[in-house]
Amino acid sequence: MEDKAAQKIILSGIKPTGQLTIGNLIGAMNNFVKLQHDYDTLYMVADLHALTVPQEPKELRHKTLSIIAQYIAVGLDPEKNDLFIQSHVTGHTELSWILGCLTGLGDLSRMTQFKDKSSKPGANINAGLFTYPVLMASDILLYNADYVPVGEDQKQHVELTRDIAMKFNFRYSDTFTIPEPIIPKTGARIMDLQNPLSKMGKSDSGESGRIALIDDPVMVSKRIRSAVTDSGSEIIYSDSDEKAGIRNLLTIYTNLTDKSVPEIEKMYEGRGYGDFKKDLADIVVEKLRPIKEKHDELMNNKDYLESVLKNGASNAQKKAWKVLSKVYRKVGLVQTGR
Ligand code: ATP
Ligand code: LTN
Repeated sequence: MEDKAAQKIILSGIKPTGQLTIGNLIGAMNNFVKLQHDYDTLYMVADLHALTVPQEPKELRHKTLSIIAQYIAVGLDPEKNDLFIQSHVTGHTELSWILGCLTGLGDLSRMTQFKDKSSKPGANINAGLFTYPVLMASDILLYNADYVPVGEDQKQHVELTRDIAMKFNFRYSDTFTIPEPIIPKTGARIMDLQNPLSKMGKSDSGESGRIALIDDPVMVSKRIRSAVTDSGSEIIYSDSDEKAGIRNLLTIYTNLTDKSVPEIEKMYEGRGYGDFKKDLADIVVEKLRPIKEKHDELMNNKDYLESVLKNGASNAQKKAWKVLSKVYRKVGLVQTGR
């Protein structure tokens, strides 16, 4: 393997706002796993980002550890990746302050995620929800990441990160790498099973619209079999809104198997939605079974998880401090060495 120092840097994160879904797996985590072999990879749980919506403290702690366990369960090797919790590394929030002073209110108001989340009935529109993308920019720029594997919904935040980095570099001289998103060609936006025109979200979708990686297999099967489809019967991939349900199921199918969409269409020619959904339910159940087993085993070994987290945070902290001290110097903060 190439020398780590010469490798390009990858950073991504997931916030512990609920149980990880097959949307998170297909849109982001599958790429995390693929990229771990050839890059210097940092994957964190964005616990500070989760605080932008009210969280029950005990549950937040549990979900945060559970995501680390699921990172390992889907195949991220703690020896190859820095797996850590965002709040364990000082620098994320500090850099966020500095970058916030370079970010326009107008830019933040244009962010689709903010508009979506703040327009929900009864939404808690706090300052953190608004400045969320600045903290995300800090997560990325703090490590001078070259690439950021994310689902389609996060593309706009990575674009804002690029703008902020360019602004900083222009004002204070070259400091930050300009990061690029890595977005899967298919499966970058898995849709809600009950409402296939909106994204499957771990906190936004209702229970029957999403599938969690650690859901009970009977429940998983039931949810796939009762996914909303149209009144037709042909299993074909079409861009029309009417076919959104079947298109989403085909996308899930192709991403969890080695079969292309045309191959799947051919396999189900002349067969109905029932057969197709039953097979897909089995595929999803079998894909998730080992993930849930490994997750449950790891959650019973908290000492091991803590050792992974200590190691991950310690590696990440060293990298973060190098960049942060450079930033402090460049913007004119007095340094006496700490
Ligand atoms: P929430 O519902 O609380 O906003 P979320 O499920 O959207 O959460 P995030 O923590 O925001 O999850 O996302 C983690 C990663 O998974 C991001 O890269 C995001 O783009 C990706 N992702 C989330 N949902 C989907 C989806 N339905 N399809 C594809 N990728 C997704
Ligand atoms: N904002 C992301 C989660 C996230 C993230 C990051 C993703 C927080 N920090 C850094 C990539 C890089 C989300 O809502 N999915």
